[in-house]
Amino acid sequence: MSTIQDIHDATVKGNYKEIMDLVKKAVGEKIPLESIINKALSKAMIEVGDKFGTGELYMPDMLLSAKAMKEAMNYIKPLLKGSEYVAEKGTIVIGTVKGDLHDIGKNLVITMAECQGFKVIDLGIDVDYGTFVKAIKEHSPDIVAFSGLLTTTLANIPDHIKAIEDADLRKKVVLAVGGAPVTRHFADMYSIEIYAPDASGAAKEFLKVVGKK
Ligand code: B12
Repeated sequence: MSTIQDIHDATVKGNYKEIMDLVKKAVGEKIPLESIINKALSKAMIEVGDKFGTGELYMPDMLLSAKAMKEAMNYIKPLLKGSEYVAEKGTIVIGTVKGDLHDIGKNLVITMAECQGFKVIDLGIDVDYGTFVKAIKEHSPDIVAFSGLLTTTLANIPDHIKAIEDADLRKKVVLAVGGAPVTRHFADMYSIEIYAPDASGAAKEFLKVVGKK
């Protein structure tokens, strides 16, 4: 079996103790970092999400897989710095919307965006309206991204946008939204430019904004 497959399987199984050695092995075998991320780690997380959806895996399994991916990325990220793959492409401010504590998906989006060369300012979870506004003023991002997993708190999106409009910042940024219950239709309702159903899709859309793809 290939090392890529081993990393994939270890991620699906949430084997966070084994993952570091496997990633080191892959790097030693000169497997491109991009392949480790896309063909092993991200692919595995998509599979984990699907298995969770069908009831084959439970929440603790998913948390272990996320931990495994995080461990692997902790090793990979410093190696990515300065490589061709990550010439700085733009800045993204991202946060989970007010009232929502979910961050696994947001963190995956961050990882994928960073791997594509974006500087990402992570505002964390349960982010207040004013915190987004303050971060836009401070960091002048190209993109402001909202993550939301709860239908109840996604209802706060219009208020997030209004706060940005009231600060006269709406025209200065491209907005993005995502999270399990979010759809393209939802994004369109609030004239949010970017929607993607997953982290790789998000990174692809972010690249389009800065004209790199
Ligand atoms: C893990 C989990 C939790 C964990 C969160 C841990 C953490 N650190 O995030 C804990 C246990 C804390 C939790 C709490 C709660 N949860 Co919860 N949780 C989940 C669960 C099982 C998985 C979510 C997840 O991580 N998915 C995996 C990631 C990889 O997927 P994702 O988040 O969708 O992200 C991907 C895409 O959506 C996209 N994406 C994400 N963000 C963004 C942003 C942008 C800009 C873009 C472009 C794309 C993008 O890319 C990501 C990667 O591919 C879901 C079930 C589900 N099917 O979603 C319920 C779920 C979201 N939770 C739910 C509920 C109800 C709750 C609680 C209210 C439970 C309670 N009664 O206390 C609390 C809410 C607390 C709060 N105020 O937020 C409901 C929400 C129902 C709804 N539609 O509103 C769900 C759907 C479960 C269910 N079927 O009832 N939860």
